[in-house]
Amino acid sequence: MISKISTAISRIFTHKKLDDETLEQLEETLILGDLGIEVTQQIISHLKAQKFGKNIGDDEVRKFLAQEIEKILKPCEGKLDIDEMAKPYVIIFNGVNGVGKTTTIGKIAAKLKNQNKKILIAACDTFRAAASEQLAIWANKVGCEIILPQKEAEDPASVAYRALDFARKNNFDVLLIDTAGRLQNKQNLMDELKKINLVLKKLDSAAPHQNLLILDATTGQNARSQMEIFNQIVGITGLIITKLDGSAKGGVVVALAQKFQKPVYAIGVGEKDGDLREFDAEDFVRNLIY
Ligand SMILES: Nc1nc2c(ncn2[C@@H]2O[C@H](COP(=O)(O)OP(=O)(O)OP(=O)(O)O)[C@@H](O)[C@H]2O)c(=O)[nH]1
Ligand SMILES: [Mg+2]
Repeated sequence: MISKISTAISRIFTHKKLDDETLEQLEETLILGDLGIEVTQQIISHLKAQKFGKNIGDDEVRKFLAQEIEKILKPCEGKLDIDEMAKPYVIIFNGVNGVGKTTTIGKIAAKLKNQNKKILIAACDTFRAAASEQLAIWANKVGCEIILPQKEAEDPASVAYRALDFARKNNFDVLLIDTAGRLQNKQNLMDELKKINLVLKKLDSAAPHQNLLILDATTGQNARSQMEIFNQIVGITGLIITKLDGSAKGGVVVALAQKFQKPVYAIGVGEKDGDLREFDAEDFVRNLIY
């Protein structure tokens, strides 16, 4: 839907003045683009204050929007730096079903492995047998070790505990913890995430060092409730936005940046290990607006 922001702007601002009608149409376009009501109203009121009653072209509107959105996103450019003093540096990957948690772990493991880090992966998605297999394929491909459930449906917290214990005893630099996809309204599953966090703290009070939320760029406003609830339960420290290689533009990221101000550590642009990029506010905005 958001890919239409650019075309909508062309349609609205062809030989037109900035008046109530054009502003309303622009407002609707931004809301349809998932920017959310707060961000949309902020942008509209800034534009109105500067240009109301004046002639304005579509290029000028795009430029204005780009500047406004970049201001919101720029502070969220993040880098996932591994603290070398933390051995291991523990990262939990959280998110609803199918957003790309497991794939993103594979990509990050590959990247860190290239930096000569000693990586351990923990398969705490014990819900589906296929989940461990999928992660094991990644571990094999990347060439890193993996801790698997010992029996069917082993408590995910127990797998996490064994993994951290093993990582500490064997001098690993990084522990990447995969979790099962869960809808944010399933309280028992959300409690399970809390438990994983608690058992890790028994071994290392500083762990986990990151609780990442993986978000699918094709998700619209539901991403807000994902962010709110996962944040409440485990304290989200940063985001990774996946599937930005398709037609989805991820407009909701702007709404989240404004509301939560969490760093975006990476974006996923495909299914392969190399398809992970740093989040660049300027690029993101260009993709969104043009
Ligand atoms: N195009 C594209 N596909 C992606 C990206 N990231 C993940 N995928 C695909 O999305 C699908 C789901 O990815 P998974 O990594 O299994 O997602 P998950 O969050 O682990 O899923 P569950 O464990 O079932 O909750 C797979 O087909 C991935 O290949 C991305 O950045 N771009
Ligand atoms: Mg998975």
